[in-house]
Amino acid sequence: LKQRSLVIWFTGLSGSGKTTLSDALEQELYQRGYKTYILDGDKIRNGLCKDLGFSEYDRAENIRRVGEVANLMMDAGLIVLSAFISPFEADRNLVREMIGADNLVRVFVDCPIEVCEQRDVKGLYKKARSGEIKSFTGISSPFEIPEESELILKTAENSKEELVGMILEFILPKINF
Ligand code: GGZ
Repeated sequence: LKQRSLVIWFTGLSGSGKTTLSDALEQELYQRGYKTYILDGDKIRNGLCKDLGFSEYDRAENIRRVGEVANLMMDAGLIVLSAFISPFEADRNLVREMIGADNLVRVFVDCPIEVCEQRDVKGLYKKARSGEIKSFTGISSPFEIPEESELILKTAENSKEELVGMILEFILPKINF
């Protein structure tokens, strides 16, 4: 199978569903024979970006590095799935310049903060509310709503299966040679 490379860039709050959707999408792509790689906070912030925290500067540097890595992986022919909060429009736009608009699919994982906070899978919102975690996105650090996205996925309203189906429908025509 010949594949065209692509970067699928998920952006959204902590707990919005970026990791869940990218994992499910990767499975679907794998079953169809595509070669993929997921970049996400767990892998990157423990390694390449170990030195970075959550200040505005550190987040910008985090996203810049991830953008560069995504670009290299794209050159290697992969379909790259990136799942970072990436809260700032300027950083997301820089990534778009690095990757090139034609090779990038911007996916806004749109979920009300109330729902993310209710899920609170890792208990981080609770800690952010109590002040134990400072500069937490959506509570004490901004999330800038993307001005433009190829896809807006409402994870509080649609099932994972429906949303992955929507992404596939959008990207399959782009990755078939
Ligand atoms: C936001 C934080 C913070 C603060 C730790 N603010 O839900 P998670 O746990 O697994 O995903 C979040 C992850 C965010 O890292 P990113 O690299 O995606 O952020 S950014 O794009 O802004 O650079 C969350 C955890 O790290 N986490 N502290 N203060 N999220």
